[in-house]
Amino acid sequence: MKATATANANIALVKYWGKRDAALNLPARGSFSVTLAGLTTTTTVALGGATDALVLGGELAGAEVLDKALRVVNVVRAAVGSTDRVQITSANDFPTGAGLASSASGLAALAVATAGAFGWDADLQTLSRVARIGSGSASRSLFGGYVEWLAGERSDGLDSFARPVFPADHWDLRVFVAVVSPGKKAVGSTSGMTHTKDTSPFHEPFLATVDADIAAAKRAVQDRDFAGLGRVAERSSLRMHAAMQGADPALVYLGSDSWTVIGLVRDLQRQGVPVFLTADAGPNIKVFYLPEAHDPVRAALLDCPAIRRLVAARPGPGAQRVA
Ligand code: 2P0
Repeated sequence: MKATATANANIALVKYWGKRDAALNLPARGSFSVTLAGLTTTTTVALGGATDALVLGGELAGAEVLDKALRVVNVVRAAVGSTDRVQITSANDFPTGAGLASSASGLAALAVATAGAFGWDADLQTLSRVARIGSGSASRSLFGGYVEWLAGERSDGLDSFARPVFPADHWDLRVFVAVVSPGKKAVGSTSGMTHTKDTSPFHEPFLATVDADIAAAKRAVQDRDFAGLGRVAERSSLRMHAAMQGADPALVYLGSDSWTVIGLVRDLQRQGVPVFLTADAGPNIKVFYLPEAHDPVRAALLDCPAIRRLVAARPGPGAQRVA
């Protein structure tokens, strides 16, 4: 009747930006990500009450956030044939809405906690599909380490779920999230993707690069080829931003502080420091590096006035039920 689950954020190394079906969150192409330790959502679902309710970070959530959560809850309710209402409490240990993919960890934790509360014995692949219906990137946070989300071909979405490719301990990559703006982003991912698809002449060309980039990224991770992975991850992210910026009106998530950090990473690369960057639907820059480069990367980022906060992370576990 009550269950608690945790899930971690993930960062895409090859980006998802476009849907073939918005109602079921079926992506136009696959994507490839790493699940992180240290960027965690903890969610409790209890059955009962007169109406469904969600308390997020101590505050009652509005209709839009609740509706997203109920997409997941309704799938579970239908699967077990229940009409019970749910009381959801959820908290992140990192800032929401700033390109740190809180919806990924949030809806992954929710899928596991809801299944637990309703006593639904679903496997991780099924829960990945259910989390996907809440938010696409959440499908990937079910699994730890290096993860691929399959686009699938079916219109019912039964073949679109994530699967683990390499475990977290396969390769000890490190990442700093360089927070330049902790505020909520102006345009959410869902509407941003639709707008890009509808108006950007660069969207189809971006999508055409994704399959080959996923194959190249998987090879680079398998071989622990840092320079190779960096090349793929940077081009995937910056081509995604090119597609967004080609929308009409343009969708611009990167600001002047973002570009300052991008320039800093470029300088470090020129000095031979093993480091690469990626950026999502927000202004913050994620800086990946090898453990031996920790001191110079940290010093350079701490010294940068554009950065307000550094959040350190590394590959970590998938979603799990904790109570
Ligand atoms: C990703 N992003 O692959 C891409 C890169 C942001 C930029 O997945 O509409 O919250 O709920 O499926 O998953 C963020 O979008 O969007 C995202 P919906 P989601 O990580």
